[in-house]
Amino acid sequence: MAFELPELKYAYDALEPHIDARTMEIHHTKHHNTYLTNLNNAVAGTDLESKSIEDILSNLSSAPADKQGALNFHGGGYDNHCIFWATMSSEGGGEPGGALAGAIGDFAAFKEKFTGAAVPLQGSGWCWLCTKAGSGAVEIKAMPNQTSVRTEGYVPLLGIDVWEHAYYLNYQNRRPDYVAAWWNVVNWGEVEARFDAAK
Ligand code: MN3
Repeated sequence: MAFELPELKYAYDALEPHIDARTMEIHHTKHHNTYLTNLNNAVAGTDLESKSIEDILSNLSSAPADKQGALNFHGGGYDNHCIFWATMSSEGGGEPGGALAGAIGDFAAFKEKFTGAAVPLQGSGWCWLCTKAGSGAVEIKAMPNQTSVRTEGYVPLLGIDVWEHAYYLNYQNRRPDYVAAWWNVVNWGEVEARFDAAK
């Protein structure tokens, strides 16, 4: 069964003024859709067609050697963006609660450390809050391009896309402003649920 583009649970303009509607629409219907198309092309005709994206990325080294590069990039891109949309909300912002709050500890210090990993990331990539399943602990990881933290044994909880396509229309070169604004749309309830499911 082919992978599909997820519907957003909010309108393209719902995250304004932090993320503008035009950026959201292009990001979802063009960028994400291209990763999806190339992922489906990569798995077509192989036994990967019956596997979940989590399974494929977590076991990338067992995929056919000539598919691994495409799966890492387009499969990672497909999965990363699915998580990105799900962990943002027009009702977002604030601070986490529940077990996640305990794992994160001092929120101001965490926010500063995460921002400090996302803003200077060279070229294109993502910054993630992630966990190792069953550990109950969280880590911050900056990843290049579309490489998923799943390829290193982590479960992604929350990620910010710092490719220029994620912010250039509204913020141009001002990545720090985009990252600062993104905190206002983080859907902590969803991130907490992902952590609870993994711990
Ligand atoms: Mn993107």
